[in-house]
Amino acid sequence: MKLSFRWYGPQDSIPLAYIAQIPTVHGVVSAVYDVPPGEVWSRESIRSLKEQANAHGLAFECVESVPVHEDIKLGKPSREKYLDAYCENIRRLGEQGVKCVCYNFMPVFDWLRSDLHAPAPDGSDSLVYREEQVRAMDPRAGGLSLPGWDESYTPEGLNRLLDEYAVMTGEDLFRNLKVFLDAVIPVCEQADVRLAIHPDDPPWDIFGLPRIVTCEENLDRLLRLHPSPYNGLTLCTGSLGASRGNDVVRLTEKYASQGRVHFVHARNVRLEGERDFRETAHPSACGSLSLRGVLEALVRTGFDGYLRPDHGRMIWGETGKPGYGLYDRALGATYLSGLWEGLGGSSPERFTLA
Ligand code: DNO
Repeated sequence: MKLSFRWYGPQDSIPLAYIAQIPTVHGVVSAVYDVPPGEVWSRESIRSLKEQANAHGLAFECVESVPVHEDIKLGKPSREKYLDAYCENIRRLGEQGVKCVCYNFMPVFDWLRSDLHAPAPDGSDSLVYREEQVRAMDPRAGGLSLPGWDESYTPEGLNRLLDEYAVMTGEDLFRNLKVFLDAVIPVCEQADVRLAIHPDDPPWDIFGLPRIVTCEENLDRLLRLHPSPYNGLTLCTGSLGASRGNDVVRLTEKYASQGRVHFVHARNVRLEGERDFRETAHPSACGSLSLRGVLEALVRTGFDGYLRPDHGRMIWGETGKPGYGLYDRALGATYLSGLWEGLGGSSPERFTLA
């Protein structure tokens, strides 16, 4: 297992020097953030991320995310050029030693919450999703944003896009995902870069937009779309676990034993209603998910991919990107590496400069 930590590049208020002090951390998960989706990342930008990480004794082998252009998800003729650009990014990342690329196939919006600072009785705050509040949100009004979202839409562009999706079904998305995988997976195999799709967060349709990476049946189906082991998953416990129908421990065991889990996002959620949840601290005792069960499954299946603590609460007066402060994620990292050690996992891999 390679313990990793998300870093939003040189703009991140959390310096690499702090991340490097988290016990047993192997590397950072990052991306080139100043290029619009669908464009090729410059070799210099990729190399610079790697050099900055390496200079702090950290690996840069896992990218989150290379975004998929909406024309690919919509299946428009213009997707060809965006597929070419995607393949070129995979090649360039492979050249710099990247082994795993995370992406998602959610139409227009990435992850979604209704409250980014919901206070808890202990004085911390965290991210919350309440279906009733989401129903009251108007995506066409703009102004919604979360870390990692594509910020490049104009209000007209956003409305046009939502109109284009209005006629799309989950079946259309599956068809377009297959075209994407057929184009990109052969390049991944050559470049030795594993592709790891992130589940939809939350794992159900929002704003009338279809979402397909939601449940076991659909995960099975997307893995079958391309049988290569390079077509794999980012097993995000909190995203899948937000749906009561998903038994996250069993799904981890199942897909990890098939060698299809390349990246794990570990976090906990407390389910508070059918479609209402609050993000909590990582330990099993704090939420509805057994992180112990998840790590047990990973230890049992000999998982050797990347694992990172996912969103943290805001604690100790910290402010910053919602879900991506330092303190609670660092507590999460130590909890996870402690669990790993206690469960008899092989010693966490450490990065050394070749
Ligand atoms: C949220 C993240 C997501 C994730 C993308 C992957 O915190 O887990 O934004 O990075 O969906 O493409």
